[in-house]
Amino acid sequence: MNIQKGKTEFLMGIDTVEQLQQWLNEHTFANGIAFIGRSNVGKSSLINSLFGKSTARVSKTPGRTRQINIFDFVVENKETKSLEHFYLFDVPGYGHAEVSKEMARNWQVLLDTFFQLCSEKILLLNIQDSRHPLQESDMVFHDYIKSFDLETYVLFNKIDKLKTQSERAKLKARMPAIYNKFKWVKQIHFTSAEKGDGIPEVELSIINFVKRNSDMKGFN
Ligand SMILES: Nc1nc2c(ncn2[C@@H]2O[C@H](COP(=O)(O)OP(=O)(O)OP(=O)(O)O)[C@@H](O)[C@H]2O)c(=O)[nH]1
Ligand SMILES: [Mg+2]
Repeated sequence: MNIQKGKTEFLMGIDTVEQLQQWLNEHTFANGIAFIGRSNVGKSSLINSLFGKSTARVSKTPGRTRQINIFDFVVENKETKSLEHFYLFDVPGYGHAEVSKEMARNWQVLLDTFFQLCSEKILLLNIQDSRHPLQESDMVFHDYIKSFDLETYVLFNKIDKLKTQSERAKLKARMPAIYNKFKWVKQIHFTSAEKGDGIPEVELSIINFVKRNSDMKGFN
């Protein structure tokens, strides 16, 4: 099975609670995945690596994704030739230093609404920066998200930026603490959206998750 890159379609960008409530109420059993993480950790870049080159907008300016962007993506079962559609959510980051208080508040309300109303068939991919694991905002987010009981995987991205031996050793030394903190997390991956490391493994994990919740005949 594989994600059909290039077949991912942007459906809509949501920036108000009312719009989000309406969408989630109309899609109670939406099956799919959500990318969430601090600004600039590479959510949009990872989405582009996994779902096709220009699915999500990539930016050098943190905080660029100001909406919950919803996409439709297609997984193909090569043997049976069956195709199935799933939802992909690119969710605004948390822990923005640069934005105004009001914007941060609006984001929080959107996040609360998303997690309270979203379907249980949504896999949460929390993206973090492998150079700065266990940042305070990430830990606060984890305490917050734990209570919603969604299946969650953590992706440490930008591993290509750990260029020196000592940088890599530093991450390795923190591994026990990372695994300990994230005991409740089902999977931990190390990725580079830029170089492609870890991407096939994440793709497989996504497919395994969505197909578990799929009830289409011949798809499992
Ligand atoms: N070296 C390297 N750079 C990366 C990687 N992933 C993303 N970047 C760069 O990091 C910057 C931010 O990437 P985005 O994908 O826009 O980050 P984002 O998390 O979507 O950011 P927001 O939309 O602001 O929340 C861009 O300049 C990317 O090119 C990676 O794995 N390695
Ligand atoms: Mg983005």
